[in-house]
Amino acid sequence: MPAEQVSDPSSKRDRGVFITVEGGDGAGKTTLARSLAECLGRAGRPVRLTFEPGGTELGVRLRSLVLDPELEMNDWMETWLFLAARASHVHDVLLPAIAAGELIFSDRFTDSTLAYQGYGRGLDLDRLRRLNAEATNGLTPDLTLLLDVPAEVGLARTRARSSVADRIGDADLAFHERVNSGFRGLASEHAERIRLIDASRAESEVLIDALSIVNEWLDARERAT
Ligand code: Z5A
Repeated sequence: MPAEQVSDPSSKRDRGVFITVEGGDGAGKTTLARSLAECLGRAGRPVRLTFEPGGTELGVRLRSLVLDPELEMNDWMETWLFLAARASHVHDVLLPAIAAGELIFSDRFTDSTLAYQGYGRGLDLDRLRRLNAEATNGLTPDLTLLLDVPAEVGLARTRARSSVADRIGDADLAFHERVNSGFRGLASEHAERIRLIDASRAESEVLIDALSIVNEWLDARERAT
């Protein structure tokens, strides 16, 4: 398997910072990303929040197609839609923001494709890695916060919030368990980038852990530059 380019903070004095938040359905990614942005903003570190699939007009339209339970598509068609949304997100939002020196948090990115389409749907992981690399032009996150929660807990949270069906959230429990164990496997493979957080705890406890990981990473980067 090809090694990832690991972030070297010392080589990136003026470059922005790209952090992703990943995890299964209902892990609390959106909630955490918003709270982190608020805390960091108050501390003088403004954050740009973005998400996948979405983040651009094209991404938002592709999102409604790929999640639409009325539409039939095979697993590779589903993958291409996520990749097209990602290519647009990288080109129109992420690369310009990184070049402008911003601190960016993306709710989902390439690890979601490996976890959902690779481990969940069973598609070839090496091919997905190559396609991710093409869609992103080689962009990898500097740091990833992986929220780990048992699949049934995450699904109970999202179902308590809304009963609206979507093609992926409505897959069976075994699918979501494969996705979660895929995410954990990715965390062991890329321990230098992906930090696992127990997200079955209260929101405030998850936030404290995440904030300390991010602040430590940002402080180390500042010391190195
Ligand atoms: N997908 C894919 O298959 N391949 C890809 O490459 C990409 C994505 C990029 C996106 O839909 C779907 O696309 C997703 C993966 C797939 N699967 N599905 N379905 P989405 O963006 O709508 O779904 P999501 O990313 O899973 O978001 P979510 O369901 O909203 O989950 P979340 O962002 O992790 O959770 P949340 O919105 O912050 O919280 C959910 C509820 O739990 C909410 O009521 C919170 O108040 C509550 N919550 C949050 N944290 C806690 C804690 N700590 N305790 C208790 N309750 C909590």
